[in-house]
Amino acid sequence: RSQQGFTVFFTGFSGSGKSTIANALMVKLMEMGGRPVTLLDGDIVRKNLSSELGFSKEHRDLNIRRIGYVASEITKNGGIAICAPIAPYATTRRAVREDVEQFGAFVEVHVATSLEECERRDRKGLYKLAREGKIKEFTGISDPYDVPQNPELSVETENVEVDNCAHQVILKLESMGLI
Ligand code: GGZ
Repeated sequence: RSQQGFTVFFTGFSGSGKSTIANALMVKLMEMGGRPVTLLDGDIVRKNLSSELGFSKEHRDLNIRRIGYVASEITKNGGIAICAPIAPYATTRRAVREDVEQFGAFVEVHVATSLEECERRDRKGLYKLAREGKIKEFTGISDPYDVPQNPELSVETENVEVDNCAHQVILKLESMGLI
């Protein structure tokens, strides 16, 4: 049973810390050895798998369904998939959960760093551009984000270090009997 594949699916605002936590988690899981770990990070997927897509609801949904398909294949083959897109729509997250759960566990992790904090950090300057109207349909500013209602875990990077967040995911995976 411990050889079952699974998917860890991070969701949260741009700049919430999804990628950094996902990377820290990947390192921890790789150090444990055993199953191969595949990271499907938001911007890497957008560059390699979804390069023709924009940020309309239709395009975001297509992007997330592609990520979900790859994650479900990895899960089916006994691997570990770590996904880190914004994934703003609850119905789309639900659809991906159903895809993955045919083959293994789906662990949804809400990176619940507040919009205020993400905008205050503005690591890439995108929130400023969104406020100025230079980027349209920006999640949290001019586009919706459905807050997860029943994630397996919720973490945040305002008061908690990234490594601690990744450790909380590890503890959750242990409590679920996945590692
Ligand atoms: C949200 C956008 C947008 C708009 C460009 N809205 O901080 P980043 O830069 O690296 O993360 C964001 C990334 C979001 O891509 P995802 O594939 O994760 O989104 S979704 O799950 O909704 O498909 C941000 C950048 O792309 N970006 N324009 N309008 N984020």
